[in-house]
Parts: sequence; C-alpha cells; structure tokens
Amino acid sequence: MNIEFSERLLNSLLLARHVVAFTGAGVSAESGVPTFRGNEGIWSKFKPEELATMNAFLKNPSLVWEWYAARKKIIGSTQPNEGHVALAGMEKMFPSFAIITQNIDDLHRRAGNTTVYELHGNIRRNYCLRCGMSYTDDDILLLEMPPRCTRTGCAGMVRPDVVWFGELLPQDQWDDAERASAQADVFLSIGTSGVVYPAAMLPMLAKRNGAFLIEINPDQAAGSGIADEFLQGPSGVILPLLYDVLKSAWSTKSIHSTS
Ligand code: BV8
Ligand code: ZN
Repeated sequence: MNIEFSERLLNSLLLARHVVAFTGAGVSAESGVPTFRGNEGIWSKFKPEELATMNAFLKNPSLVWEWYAARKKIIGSTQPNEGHVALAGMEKMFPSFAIITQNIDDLHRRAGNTTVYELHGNIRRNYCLRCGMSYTDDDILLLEMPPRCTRTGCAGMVRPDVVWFGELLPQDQWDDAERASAQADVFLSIGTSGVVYPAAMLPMLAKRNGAFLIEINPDQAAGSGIADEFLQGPSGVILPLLYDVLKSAWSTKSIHSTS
C-alpha cells in the first residue's frame, strides 16, 4: 500500500511538541485480537450488556469468567504488531508523546511505550471485589472458576481489573488523558469506532483545543467525522509508513538545522 502524507500533516507533526495517539481495538486487530464491533467482533457472539457489566458478573460469574479467560488466552498468545512498534518509536521523537488507549491488552507497553493511559483497565490484572487484593493471571490459574479470594476470612469474588459498562473510568487515567488531549498539537485517533463514552469525547476535546486531528481506520464511516486528515487503511501498515517518513524528515531536518 503506498500512501502520500500531505504537507499539512507532515508539517503539523514536525512542528509538534505534544502528540497523543488515542487507540481502540483496531490497533490490535493485526495482532490477532478480535475487535468488538467488526463482523468477527467479540460482541457479535455476545452483547456487551450480557457480559461486560457488574450485573452480568453477579448473575453469572462463571459465564463472564469463561469469556475473560478465553480473551486472556488470545491476548496472552499475541505480540505487538508493526503499528504498536511504530508508536513506540514515535514516543522518542517528540518532547511529549502519550498513548491513550481503550484497549485492555497491554500491547502498547509490551511494544515499548512508557506513557500509556489505560482508560478501560488491563486484562492481565485482577482483584477481589470485597478486600481489593490483587491477583495475577498465574494466581488465578491456581483457583477454581469462578475464583474466590484466598485472604483469610475474605472469600470475596475475584474479577478482571477492567472497566465494565456503567462503571467509572479510573480517575487518574481519565484526568491524565483529558489533560494530554487538551494540550495536544497533534492527536492521532487510531482504530476506534468512537461509540464508547466518555473515551469517544477525547478527539473532539483535542480538536476544540487546537489539535490537528488525524484519523487512521480502514473504515470510511469511522474516519469521516471531525478529522483534519483521514488516512484510510490498517494501522499496522499506515503507522510504520508514517514513522519511516518522520524518521527521514527528522534526519534531513537535523542536517538542515546544523548547517
Ligand atoms: C461510564 C473494557 C459513567 C471491558 C470497555 C448512551 C449514549 C452514550 C453513552 C452511553 C449510553 N448508554 C451508556 C453509555 C455509557 C457507556 C457507553 O459508552 N456505551 C456505549 C456502548 C453506547 N459507557 C460506559 O458505561 C463507561 N462508563 O459512562 O460511566 C458513569 C457515570 C456515573 C456513574 C457511573 C458511571 C464505561 C465504558 C467502558 C466499557 N469497557 N472495555 C472489556 O473490554 O471487556 S469498552 C470496549 O469498547 C473496549 O474497551 C473497546 O476498546 C471499546 C471501544 O470500542 P473500539 O475500541 O472502538 O472497538 P470497535 O470494535 O468498536 O471498533 C474497532 C475499530 O477499528 C473499527 O472502527 C474498525 O473499522 C477499526 N479497525 C479494524 N481493523 C483495523 C482497524 N483500525 C485500524 N487498523 C486495523 N487493522
Ligand atoms: Zn478478598
């Protein structure tokens, strides 16, 4: 796939001090992690209200744990893809570069990004509903399904450390993400259908505060919103191409700046 990046887009990135990459399930699609709303999307088999809610968990903890155990298994066998790796490389190119992700698969950190705000939690973490004690996936493997807390006298229900529908986002992650979005010179919105709130508000917040908004998505519908530029295609292809162009632009720029 050859793609021409516009002067406008490249200049906005070359002049940028604060860059944000806001990601959804699409950025992990090429790692083999199913998206939510695509036709192979997880939700096509289940409905969000059936599984990713506290009610569903209290009503049928075994079914919800079966679904998360299956997803932990898929995610545990995946690797960051070229798109994740390109974003990790970009972190070093700007005075400030933050990942704001809706994903719970930990792939941005595994690719090497260090500033990662996880709006919807992380599937590799678990905790006891009653006493808050945290459990790794290895701890969980040793327990009966659905897992109960092993702390003496507790026996509370253990749940994945993810944000369910109707639950508040982690306040610190949300505050940091809001601040980074409002400060962004360039805001890349990558692989998201933009239907889940409050996360879906962030591109608009960035744009209202003057950010140059770039949408990367194979689906025209998702990208035709408020973006200044829409790059149509898979992020695992577009991001490495963009990273390469920035690298060569930086090297010529640095040559110019020293001359
Ligand atoms: C809250 C963790 C408030 C769990 C997730 C009515 C209107 C507006 C809002 C609401 C409403 N009713 C209810 C709400 C609020 C609700 C909400 O937004 N519902 C939606 C469905 C309408 N939000 C909440 O409940 C949030 N909390 O609002 O609390 C509150 C106030 C007071 C008191 C109490 C509470 C909490 C939301 C968090 C839900 N948890 N995940 C889990 O994963 O199991 S959300 C889940 O969806 C994932 O995090 C996922 O990332 C996220 C968003 O989906 P996307 O990432 O966009 O993925 P999707 O599949 O949709 O799209 C993929 C995109 O990638 C597509 O565009 C596709 O074209 C593209 N793509 C495909 N391949 C590629 C690609 N792109 C690039 N490259 C490719 N190769
Ligand atoms: Zn406990």
